[in-house]
Amino acid sequence: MTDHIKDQSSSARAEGSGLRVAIIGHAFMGVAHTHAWRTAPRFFPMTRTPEVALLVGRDEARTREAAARLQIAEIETDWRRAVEREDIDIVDICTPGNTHAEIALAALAAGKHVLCEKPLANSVSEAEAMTAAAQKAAVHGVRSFCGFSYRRTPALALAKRFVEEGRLGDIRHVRAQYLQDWLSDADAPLNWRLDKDKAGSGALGDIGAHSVDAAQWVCGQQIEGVSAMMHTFVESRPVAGTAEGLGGSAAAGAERGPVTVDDAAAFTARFSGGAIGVFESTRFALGRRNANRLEINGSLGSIAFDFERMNQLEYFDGRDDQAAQGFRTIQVTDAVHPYTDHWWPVGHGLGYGDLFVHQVADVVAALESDASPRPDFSDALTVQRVLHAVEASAGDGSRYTPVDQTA
Ligand code: SOE
Repeated sequence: MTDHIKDQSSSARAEGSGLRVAIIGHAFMGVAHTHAWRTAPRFFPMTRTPEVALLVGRDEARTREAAARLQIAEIETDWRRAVEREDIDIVDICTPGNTHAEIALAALAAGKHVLCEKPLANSVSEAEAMTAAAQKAAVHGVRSFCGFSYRRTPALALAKRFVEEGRLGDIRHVRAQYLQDWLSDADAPLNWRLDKDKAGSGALGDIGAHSVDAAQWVCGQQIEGVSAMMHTFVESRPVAGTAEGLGGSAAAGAERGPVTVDDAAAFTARFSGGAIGVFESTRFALGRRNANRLEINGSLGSIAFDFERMNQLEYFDGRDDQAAQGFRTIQVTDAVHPYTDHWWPVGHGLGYGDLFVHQVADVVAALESDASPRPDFSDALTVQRVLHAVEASAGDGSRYTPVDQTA
Protein backbone atom coordinates (compact mmCIF):
# COMPACT_ATOMS: atom_id res chain seq x y z
CA MET A 1 0.00 0.00 0.00
CA THR A 2 2.70 2.47 1.01
CA ASP A 3 4.64 1.78 -2.20
CA HIS A 4 2.05 3.91 -3.95
CA ILE A 5 2.15 6.84 -1.56
CA LYS A 6 2.73 10.03 -3.52
CA ASP A 7 6.05 11.68 -2.62
CA GLN A 8 5.33 14.92 -0.73
CA SER A 9 8.89 15.91 0.19
CA SER A 10 9.99 19.42 -0.78
CA SER A 11 12.29 18.11 -3.52
CA ALA A 12 9.33 16.34 -5.16
CA ARG A 13 6.83 19.19 -5.21
CA ALA A 14 6.71 22.40 -7.17
CA GLU A 15 8.51 25.31 -5.50
CA GLY A 16 6.12 27.63 -3.67
CA SER A 17 3.08 25.46 -4.36
CA GLY A 18 0.02 26.13 -2.22
CA LEU A 19 -1.59 23.78 0.28
CA ARG A 20 -5.14 22.75 -0.47
CA VAL A 21 -6.98 21.66 2.64
CA ALA A 22 -10.06 19.46 3.00
CA ILE A 23 -11.83 19.97 6.34
CA ILE A 24 -13.75 16.89 7.45
CA GLY A 25 -16.52 18.00 9.79
CA HIS A 26 -18.16 21.40 10.20
CA ALA A 27 -19.09 21.68 13.88
CA PHE A 28 -17.07 23.53 16.55
CA MET A 29 -13.64 22.20 15.51
CA GLY A 30 -14.35 22.40 11.77
CA VAL A 31 -15.13 26.09 12.20
CA ALA A 32 -12.10 26.71 14.46
CA HIS A 33 -9.77 25.04 11.96
CA THR A 34 -11.26 26.80 8.92
CA HIS A 35 -10.81 30.15 10.65
CA ALA A 36 -7.20 29.22 11.46
CA TRP A 37 -6.20 28.12 7.94
CA ARG A 38 -7.52 31.45 6.66
CA THR A 39 -6.00 33.65 9.35
CA ALA A 40 -2.53 32.15 9.76
CA PRO A 41 -1.05 33.45 6.46
CA ARG A 42 -2.25 36.96 7.34
CA PHE A 43 0.03 37.02 10.41
CA PHE A 44 2.72 34.37 9.97
CA PRO A 45 5.11 34.38 7.00
CA MET A 46 4.69 31.28 4.84
CA THR A 47 5.68 30.38 1.31
CA ARG A 48 3.02 27.69 0.91
CA THR A 49 -0.26 29.53 1.34
CA PRO A 50 -3.08 27.32 2.61
CA GLU A 51 -6.48 27.34 0.96
CA VAL A 52 -9.54 25.66 2.45
CA ALA A 53 -10.76 24.04 -0.75
CA LEU A 54 -13.31 21.53 0.43
CA LEU A 55 -15.72 20.94 3.31
CA VAL A 56 -16.94 17.42 4.03
CA GLY A 57 -20.06 16.51 6.00
CA ARG A 58 -22.49 13.60 5.83
CA ASP A 59 -25.67 15.68 5.65
CA GLU A 60 -25.70 17.55 2.35
CA ALA A 61 -28.03 20.39 3.36
CA ARG A 62 -26.18 21.12 6.59
CA THR A 63 -22.79 20.87 4.90
CA ARG A 64 -23.93 23.23 2.17
CA GLU A 65 -25.18 25.72 4.76
CA ALA A 66 -21.88 25.51 6.67
CA ALA A 67 -19.83 25.89 3.48
CA ALA A 68 -21.79 29.00 2.51
CA ARG A 69 -21.32 30.50 5.97
CA LEU A 70 -17.61 29.64 6.01
CA GLN A 71 -17.16 30.62 2.37
CA ILE A 72 -15.78 27.27 1.24
CA ALA A 73 -16.33 26.75 -2.47
CA GLU A 74 -16.92 22.99 -2.62
CA ILE A 75 -18.48 20.28 -0.51
CA GLU A 76 -18.44 16.50 -0.45
CA THR A 77 -20.70 14.22 1.58
CA ASP A 78 -18.25 11.30 1.66
CA TRP A 79 -14.75 11.81 3.11
CA ARG A 80 -13.46 9.09 0.75
CA ARG A 81 -13.90 11.49 -2.16
CA ALA A 82 -11.78 14.09 -0.41
CA VAL A 83 -9.04 11.56 0.22
CA GLU A 84 -9.06 10.41 -3.40
CA ARG A 85 -8.87 13.88 -4.92
CA GLU A 86 -5.56 14.78 -6.57
CA ASP A 87 -5.97 18.46 -5.73
CA ILE A 88 -6.07 17.99 -1.94
CA ASP A 89 -2.77 18.18 0.00
CA ILE A 90 -3.99 18.09 3.61
CA VAL A 91 -6.86 16.19 5.18
CA ASP A 92 -7.90 17.96 8.38
CA ILE A 93 -9.98 15.62 10.55
CA CYS A 94 -12.47 17.48 12.79
CA THR A 95 -14.95 14.65 13.36
CA PRO A 96 -15.77 12.52 16.44
CA GLY A 97 -13.04 10.10 17.55
CA ASN A 98 -14.67 6.93 16.21
CA THR A 99 -13.98 8.11 12.63
CA HIS A 100 -10.37 9.29 13.07
CA ALA A 101 -8.56 6.03 12.39
CA GLU A 102 -10.39 5.09 9.19
CA ILE A 103 -10.08 8.56 7.66
CA ALA A 104 -6.46 9.05 8.70
CA LEU A 105 -5.34 5.63 7.45
CA ALA A 106 -6.97 6.21 4.05
CA ALA A 107 -5.59 9.75 3.78
CA LEU A 108 -2.03 8.70 4.67
CA ALA A 109 -2.19 5.83 2.17
CA ALA A 110 -3.27 8.34 -0.48
CA GLY A 111 -0.24 10.53 0.29
CA LYS A 112 -2.12 13.33 2.07
CA HIS A 113 -0.70 15.12 5.08
CA VAL A 114 -3.07 14.63 8.02
CA LEU A 115 -4.00 16.97 10.84
CA CYS A 116 -6.23 15.05 13.25
CA GLU A 117 -8.16 16.47 16.20
CA LYS A 118 -7.50 15.08 19.67
CA PRO A 119 -7.65 12.57 21.17
CA LEU A 120 -5.96 10.78 18.30
CA ALA A 121 -8.34 7.80 18.43
CA ASN A 122 -10.78 5.95 20.61
CA SER A 123 -8.41 3.11 21.51
CA VAL A 124 -4.71 2.35 21.82
CA SER A 125 -4.89 -0.21 19.01
CA GLU A 126 -6.33 2.38 16.60
CA ALA A 127 -3.72 4.92 17.68
CA GLU A 128 -0.97 2.34 17.17
CA ALA A 129 -2.20 1.55 13.66
CA MET A 130 -2.37 5.27 12.85
CA THR A 131 1.14 5.82 14.18
CA ALA A 132 2.55 2.90 12.19
CA ALA A 133 0.88 4.20 9.02
CA ALA A 134 2.17 7.71 9.69
CA GLN A 135 5.72 6.41 10.14
CA LYS A 136 5.54 4.54 6.81
CA ALA A 137 4.11 7.57 5.03
CA ALA A 138 6.77 9.84 6.54
CA VAL A 139 9.36 8.09 4.34
CA HIS A 140 7.55 9.72 1.42
CA GLY A 141 7.48 13.16 3.06
CA VAL A 142 3.87 12.71 4.19
CA ARG A 143 3.36 14.26 7.64
CA SER A 144 0.97 13.60 10.51
CA PHE A 145 -0.04 16.04 13.24
CA CYS A 146 -2.39 15.79 16.22
CA GLY A 147 -4.35 18.86 17.28
CA PHE A 148 -3.32 19.33 20.89
CA SER A 149 -3.95 23.01 20.42
CA TYR A 150 -3.05 24.16 23.95
CA ARG A 151 0.63 23.58 23.16
CA ARG A 152 0.18 26.72 21.10
CA THR A 153 -0.76 28.92 24.06
CA PRO A 154 2.07 31.47 24.38
CA ALA A 155 2.06 31.20 28.19
CA LEU A 156 2.35 27.39 28.15
CA ALA A 157 5.06 27.56 25.49
CA LEU A 158 6.87 30.02 27.78
CA ALA A 159 6.44 27.60 30.70
CA LYS A 160 8.07 24.90 28.60
CA ARG A 161 10.92 27.26 27.75
CA PHE A 162 11.42 27.99 31.48
CA VAL A 163 11.60 24.25 32.22
CA GLU A 164 14.14 23.76 29.42
CA GLU A 165 16.20 26.69 30.67
CA GLY A 166 16.39 25.00 34.07
CA ARG A 167 14.54 27.80 35.87
CA LEU A 168 12.34 25.29 37.70
CA GLY A 169 15.14 22.86 38.56
CA ASP A 170 14.09 19.26 39.16
CA ILE A 171 10.36 18.91 38.72
CA ARG A 172 8.63 17.42 41.73
CA HIS A 173 4.92 18.20 41.45
CA VAL A 174 2.60 18.46 38.45
CA ARG A 175 -0.95 19.61 39.17
CA ALA A 176 -3.23 19.60 36.14
CA GLN A 177 -6.91 20.43 36.22
CA TYR A 178 -9.19 20.90 33.27
CA LEU A 179 -12.47 22.28 34.58
CA GLN A 180 -15.53 23.09 32.49
CA ASP A 181 -19.20 23.35 33.52
CA TRP A 182 -21.29 22.88 30.39
CA LEU A 183 -22.82 19.63 31.68
CA SER A 184 -23.68 20.86 35.18
CA ASP A 185 -27.38 21.08 34.28
CA ALA A 186 -28.81 17.54 34.42
CA ASP A 187 -31.12 18.53 31.56
CA ALA A 188 -28.35 19.58 29.21
CA PRO A 189 -29.03 17.38 26.17
CA LEU A 190 -27.05 14.42 24.91
CA ASN A 191 -24.52 14.95 22.16
CA TRP A 192 -21.82 12.76 20.63
CA ARG A 193 -19.35 13.69 23.36
CA LEU A 194 -21.52 11.68 25.79
CA ASP A 195 -21.58 8.53 23.65
CA LYS A 196 -18.69 6.14 24.32
CA ASP A 197 -18.97 4.56 20.85
CA LYS A 198 -18.35 7.95 19.24
CA ALA A 199 -16.14 9.77 21.74
CA GLY A 200 -14.19 6.90 23.32
CA SER A 201 -14.49 8.44 26.77
CA GLY A 202 -15.96 11.56 28.36
CA ALA A 203 -14.18 14.30 30.28
CA LEU A 204 -11.10 12.09 30.29
CA GLY A 205 -10.55 11.99 26.51
CA ASP A 206 -12.18 15.31 25.65
CA ILE A 207 -10.31 17.56 28.03
CA GLY A 208 -8.12 15.33 30.23
CA ALA A 209 -6.21 14.40 27.07
CA HIS A 210 -5.19 18.06 26.75
CA SER A 211 -3.87 18.06 30.33
CA VAL A 212 -1.89 14.88 29.78
CA ASP A 213 -0.34 16.20 26.58
CA ALA A 214 0.42 19.63 28.04
CA ALA A 215 1.94 18.19 31.23
CA GLN A 216 4.16 15.71 29.37
CA TRP A 217 5.20 18.35 26.85
CA VAL A 218 5.94 21.18 29.29
CA CYS A 219 7.81 18.88 31.71
CA GLY A 220 9.62 16.90 29.01
CA GLN A 221 8.66 13.75 30.93
CA GLN A 222 6.35 10.87 30.09
CA ILE A 223 3.70 9.52 32.43
CA GLU A 224 4.66 5.97 33.36
CA GLY A 225 1.89 4.91 35.74
CA VAL A 226 -1.47 6.08 37.07
CA SER A 227 -4.02 5.40 39.77
CA ALA A 228 -7.49 6.61 38.87
CA MET A 229 -11.17 7.03 39.56
CA MET A 230 -13.89 8.06 37.12
CA HIS A 231 -17.48 9.00 37.77
CA THR A 232 -20.72 9.69 35.91
CA PHE A 233 -23.02 12.04 37.84
CA VAL A 234 -25.93 12.15 35.39
CA GLU A 235 -26.60 8.81 33.76
CA SER A 236 -29.34 9.85 31.33
CA ARG A 237 -30.05 13.06 29.46
CA PRO A 238 -32.64 14.49 27.07
CA VAL A 239 -32.24 13.13 23.56
CA ALA A 240 -33.53 16.21 21.78
CA GLY A 241 -31.84 19.58 21.88
CA THR A 242 -28.48 21.02 21.08
CA ALA A 243 -27.23 18.14 18.95
CA GLU A 244 -23.83 19.67 18.19
CA GLY A 245 -23.38 22.48 20.66
CA LEU A 246 -22.24 22.29 24.24
CA GLY A 247 -24.50 22.80 27.24
CA GLY A 248 -28.02 24.18 27.02
CA SER A 249 -31.11 22.76 28.69
CA ALA A 250 -33.90 20.68 27.13
CA ALA A 251 -37.61 21.15 27.78
CA ALA A 252 -38.99 19.45 30.90
CA GLY A 253 -40.23 15.90 30.29
CA ALA A 254 -38.15 15.34 27.15
CA GLU A 255 -37.29 11.74 26.29
CA ARG A 256 -33.96 10.69 27.81
CA GLY A 257 -31.14 8.46 26.63
CA PRO A 258 -28.11 6.97 28.39
CA VAL A 259 -24.82 8.75 29.05
CA THR A 260 -22.15 6.12 28.42
CA VAL A 261 -19.01 8.06 29.36
CA ASP A 262 -17.39 9.55 32.46
CA ASP A 263 -18.48 13.00 33.58
CA ALA A 264 -15.32 13.40 35.63
CA ALA A 265 -11.96 11.69 35.94
CA ALA A 266 -9.29 12.07 38.61
CA PHE A 267 -5.93 10.36 38.77
CA THR A 268 -2.49 10.49 40.22
CA ALA A 269 0.50 9.87 37.98
CA ARG A 270 4.18 9.01 38.12
CA PHE A 271 6.43 10.74 35.57
CA SER A 272 9.58 9.32 34.00
CA GLY A 273 11.79 12.04 35.53
CA GLY A 274 10.60 11.43 39.08
CA ALA A 275 7.77 13.99 39.30
CA ILE A 276 4.38 13.00 40.74
CA GLY A 277 1.18 14.39 39.25
CA VAL A 278 -2.44 14.96 40.23
CA PHE A 279 -4.95 15.31 37.39
CA GLU A 280 -8.63 16.26 37.42
CA SER A 281 -10.97 16.62 34.44
CA THR A 282 -14.63 17.54 34.68
CA ARG A 283 -17.40 19.25 32.81
CA PHE A 284 -19.32 19.77 36.08
CA ALA A 285 -17.22 22.46 37.78
CA LEU A 286 -19.97 25.06 37.94
CA GLY A 287 -18.58 28.50 37.24
CA ARG A 288 -15.40 27.23 35.56
CA ARG A 289 -15.94 27.72 31.84
CA ASN A 290 -12.61 26.63 30.41
CA ALA A 291 -10.17 26.47 33.30
CA ASN A 292 -7.37 24.45 31.79
CA ARG A 293 -4.81 24.75 34.58
CA LEU A 294 -1.27 23.55 35.03
CA GLU A 295 0.93 24.13 38.07
CA ILE A 296 4.45 22.76 38.30
CA ASN A 297 6.71 22.93 41.34
CA GLY A 298 10.42 22.29 40.92
CA SER A 299 13.46 22.48 43.16
CA LEU A 300 14.23 26.04 42.02
CA GLY A 301 10.93 27.54 40.96
CA SER A 302 7.28 27.06 40.09
CA ILE A 303 4.88 28.04 37.33
CA ALA A 304 1.09 28.23 37.39
CA PHE A 305 -1.21 28.69 34.40
CA ASP A 306 -4.98 28.96 33.97
CA PHE A 307 -6.44 29.23 30.47
CA GLU A 308 -9.18 31.53 31.81
CA ARG A 309 -6.29 34.02 32.03
CA MET A 310 -4.53 32.67 29.00
CA ASN A 311 -2.31 35.71 28.42
CA GLN A 312 -0.64 35.33 31.82
CA LEU A 313 1.87 32.98 33.42
CA GLU A 314 2.52 32.92 37.16
CA TYR A 315 6.20 32.34 37.92
CA PHE A 316 7.93 31.90 41.27
CA ASP A 317 11.70 32.05 41.39
CA GLY A 318 13.04 30.43 44.57
CA ARG A 319 16.40 32.14 44.00
CA ASP A 320 14.93 35.61 44.50
CA ASP A 321 15.93 37.48 47.62
CA GLN A 322 13.67 35.91 50.25
CA ALA A 323 12.24 39.22 51.40
CA ALA A 324 10.99 39.87 47.89
CA GLN A 325 9.85 36.35 47.00
CA GLY A 326 6.42 35.73 45.60
CA PHE A 327 4.64 34.61 42.45
CA ARG A 328 4.98 37.22 39.74
CA THR A 329 2.46 37.54 36.94
CA ILE A 330 4.07 37.66 33.54
CA GLN A 331 1.89 39.23 30.88
CA VAL A 332 2.82 36.85 28.03
CA THR A 333 2.10 39.32 25.25
CA ASP A 334 5.49 40.78 24.42
CA ALA A 335 7.48 40.29 21.26
CA VAL A 336 10.01 38.18 23.20
CA HIS A 337 7.33 35.58 23.99
CA PRO A 338 6.37 32.58 21.84
CA TYR A 339 4.13 33.42 18.85
CA THR A 340 3.28 36.92 20.09
CA ASP A 341 5.70 38.87 17.88
CA HIS A 342 3.48 38.03 14.89
CA TRP A 343 0.40 39.65 16.44
CA TRP A 344 -0.75 42.99 17.74
CA PRO A 345 1.77 45.58 18.92
CA VAL A 346 2.67 46.18 22.57
CA GLY A 347 0.76 43.47 24.32
CA HIS A 348 -2.88 43.58 23.25
CA GLY A 349 -3.39 39.88 24.00
CA LEU A 350 -4.80 36.79 22.30
CA GLY A 351 -7.82 34.45 22.51
CA TYR A 352 -8.90 30.80 22.14
CA GLY A 353 -9.15 30.83 18.34
CA ASP A 354 -5.57 32.03 18.07
CA LEU A 355 -4.23 28.69 19.33
CA PHE A 356 -5.51 27.10 16.13
CA VAL A 357 -3.88 29.86 14.08
CA HIS A 358 -0.56 29.04 15.76
CA GLN A 359 -1.19 25.36 15.08
CA VAL A 360 -1.57 26.09 11.36
CA ALA A 361 1.56 28.26 11.39
CA ASP A 362 3.51 25.38 12.97
CA VAL A 363 2.04 22.79 10.60
CA VAL A 364 2.90 24.87 7.53
CA ALA A 365 6.40 25.64 8.85
CA ALA A 366 6.99 21.89 9.34
CA LEU A 367 5.77 21.12 5.81
CA GLU A 368 7.90 23.87 4.30
CA SER A 369 11.04 22.54 5.95
CA ASP A 370 10.22 18.83 5.67
CA ALA A 371 10.57 18.71 9.45
CA SER A 372 8.74 16.26 11.63
CA PRO A 373 5.92 18.18 13.24
CA ARG A 374 5.11 17.92 16.94
CA PRO A 375 2.91 16.60 18.27
CA ASP A 376 2.88 13.89 15.63
CA PHE A 377 0.86 10.69 15.85
CA SER A 378 3.51 8.97 17.97
CA ASP A 379 3.32 11.80 20.54
CA ALA A 380 -0.47 11.47 20.55
CA LEU A 381 -0.13 7.70 21.01
CA THR A 382 1.63 8.32 24.35
CA VAL A 383 -1.44 10.29 25.48
CA GLN A 384 -3.76 7.53 24.27
CA ARG A 385 -1.83 5.02 26.37
CA VAL A 386 -2.26 7.19 29.46
CA LEU A 387 -6.02 7.51 28.81
CA HIS A 388 -6.24 3.74 28.51
CA ALA A 389 -4.28 3.23 31.72
CA VAL A 390 -6.57 5.65 33.56
CA GLU A 391 -9.65 3.71 32.42
CA ALA A 392 -8.03 0.41 33.33
CA SER A 393 -7.07 1.70 36.76
CA ALA A 394 -10.51 3.15 37.48
CA GLY A 395 -12.21 -0.07 36.38
CA ASP A 396 -15.79 -0.13 37.60
CA GLY A 397 -14.89 1.73 40.76
CA SER A 398 -15.13 -1.33 42.95
CA ARG A 399 -11.41 -1.39 43.72
CA TYR A 400 -11.71 1.80 45.70
CA THR A 401 -10.32 1.20 49.19
CA PRO A 402 -13.09 1.61 51.80
CA VAL A 403 -12.33 4.04 54.60
CA ASP A 404 -13.96 1.74 57.12
CA GLN A 405 -11.49 -1.17 57.06
CA THR A 406 -13.54 -3.09 59.62
CA ALA A 407 -16.57 -3.45 57.31
C1 SOE B 1 -15.36 20.67 24.77
O1 SOE B 1 -15.15 20.18 26.03
C2 SOE B 1 -14.12 21.30 24.14
O2 SOE B 1 -14.55 21.92 22.98
C3 SOE B 1 -13.02 20.30 23.78
O3 SOE B 1 -13.50 19.32 22.89
C4 SOE B 1 -11.85 21.05 23.17
O4 SOE B 1 -10.80 20.16 22.85
C5 SOE B 1 -11.37 22.12 24.19
O5 SOE B 1 -10.36 22.90 23.61
C6 SOE B 1 -12.48 23.03 24.57
O6 SOE B 1 -13.59 22.28 25.04
